[in-house]
Amino acid sequence: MAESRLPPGQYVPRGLPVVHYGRVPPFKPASWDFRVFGATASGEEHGFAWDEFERLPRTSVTADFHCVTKFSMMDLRWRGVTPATILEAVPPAAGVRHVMIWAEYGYSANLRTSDFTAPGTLLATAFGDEPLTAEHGAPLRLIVPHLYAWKSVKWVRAIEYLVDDRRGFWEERGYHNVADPWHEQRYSYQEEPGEGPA
Ligand SMILES: Nc1nc2c(c(=O)[nH]1)N[C@H]1C(S)=C(S)[C@@H](COP(=O)(O)O)O[C@H]1N2
Ligand SMILES: [Mo]
Repeated sequence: MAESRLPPGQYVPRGLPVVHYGRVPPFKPASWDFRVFGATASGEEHGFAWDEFERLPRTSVTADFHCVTKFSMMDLRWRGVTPATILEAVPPAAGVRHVMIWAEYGYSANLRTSDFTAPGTLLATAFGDEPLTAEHGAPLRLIVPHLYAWKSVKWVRAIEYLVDDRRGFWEERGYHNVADPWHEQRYSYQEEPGEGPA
């Protein structure tokens, strides 16, 4: 059964790998904020302090997770805030079609708004029944189960609304702008017209 759920070229390892570029940032609740900026409907940036973010409603998602280095993890359960909650709290301008997710230390990943609002995409604060651990992205990470996992940004600090698409950290370094594992969209040379920024 699990096999039919495995995208092409992927395998399921033992254990739960930890994968990231650079260091694990410390979480300091007093100075932590979550910013929404760029093409907002009001033209203003909006910031959430940690206690404000904690008051947003929670949802659970169970989903598989596919890393471009070819491991997949099945049936991971996350709890967190839906992108719809953020888009409602801070509406984007009419022309917004993409978002950039920003993490600590400048890591970023771009997404189409359709991927950001897809069922399963979640701003997670908990894994299973426990708060996220530092190495898995505490206090806040994005989960985009239907795209390669570099889009599932750990240590999220901001979302930028984009009218025109821009490449994030790995998308600038040769990885596919869309990153659909079912179509093995691993590398930027595979991009078809319209899949990358103009
Ligand atoms: N901020 C940040 N988020 C990141 C990364 C990173 O380097 N920095 N790596 C990505 C990659 S390539 C993968 S496979 C997943 C791994 O998540 P995990 O360590 O929780 O298994 O995190 C993603 N999110
Ligand atoms: Mo990855």
